[in-house]
Amino acid sequence: MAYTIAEKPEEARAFAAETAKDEDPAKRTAFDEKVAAEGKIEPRDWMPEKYRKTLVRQISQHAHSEYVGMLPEGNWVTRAPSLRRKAILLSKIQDEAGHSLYLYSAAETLGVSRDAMLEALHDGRAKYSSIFNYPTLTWADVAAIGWLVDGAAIVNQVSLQRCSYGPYSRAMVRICKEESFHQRQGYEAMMALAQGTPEQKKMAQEALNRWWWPSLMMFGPSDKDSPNSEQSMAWRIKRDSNDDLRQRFVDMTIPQADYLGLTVPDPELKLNAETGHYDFGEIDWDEFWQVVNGNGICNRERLQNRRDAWDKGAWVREAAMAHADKKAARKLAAAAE
Ligand code: FAQ
Repeated sequence: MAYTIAEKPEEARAFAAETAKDEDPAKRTAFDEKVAAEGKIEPRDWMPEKYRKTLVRQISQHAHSEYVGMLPEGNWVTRAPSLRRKAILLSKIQDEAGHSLYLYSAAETLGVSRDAMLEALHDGRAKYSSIFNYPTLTWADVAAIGWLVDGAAIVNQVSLQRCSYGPYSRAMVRICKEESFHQRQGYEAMMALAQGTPEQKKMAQEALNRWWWPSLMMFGPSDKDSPNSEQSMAWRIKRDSNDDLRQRFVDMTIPQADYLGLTVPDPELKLNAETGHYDFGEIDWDEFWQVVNGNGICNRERLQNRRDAWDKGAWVREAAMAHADKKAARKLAAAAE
């Protein structure tokens, strides 16, 4: 983050040294002007090294989130309550795999390899969204993920469609279309439960209780504690602040909960007539940082699952490489004839 010297002298000097490393005033001006004019920065354009690194960090974490995000729902594929629900869930999970592939590809345009990104995930250096470290205890949790988690993801990603980096911004357009469908299917599944038997309605309420606060945490620390926001907003990587997006999500979701006849688990939640927004209670930031730092309920299980999938898939990667080598050799031989 671009701290001022007065605030944090060491960080400010380190940041200035890093950005100055490859500084070329003319290129820097052209970059700044393009960003200011809402132009898109493309992979072959000059960009400050810190801009590139920030994007690699955010896009790869986003890709990891989609990739790890398949696990909580995957837990319910064999137990979905009907064939229709199972087919929907399978295709949703498949979409999440696709999202992670678009995002890994977008990050690769910045000169980082997919293997390096996955290695960082597997050895715990790279983060992924805190939300996927919570368990899915009942079918209603799967419905709540579609409604709340995809709902929160859309609010964040609609904003990222206007990101200054072209490949990320374009990936967001496609992902948002698919996430909208995910959100609606989640809400519809939640409605079926909320309008079902008293036991089903209770399940829906309990899932809302479990997923509400973790969903609010998806938007990241509050603005005053977000070290990356200032610079990312200045470069138009992020277009809205963490708190603004969180507020947008709350305002959008409360009427949906009311319609379902469910109660959001926050005694301080109240429509503020002056601002027109909902005021809400304080997030448990201690829980948030515990989960981000690897100590949530499912962190270890999720990472182990991803590592195992990587190890078990080694033969597929080897076979694909051997096949590609054979094809290339055949092509070379044909060209030499
Ligand atoms: N979890 O300074 P900031 C989905 C980290 S996709 C874990 O505010 P920034 C689809 C942050 O990385 C969900 N870590 O950081 C789906 C940073 O650490 P670092 C994923 C978090 O980047 C649905 C530190 O805290 N979406 O759900 C979290 O400016 C259903 C300080 O934070 C995205 O990734 C967190 N919640 O803002 C799939 C969207 N929050 O790297 C399956 C793209 C913060 O400095 C089923 N990302 N941290 O060590 C973003 O918009 C931003 O990266 C934020 C964080 C807003 C998440």
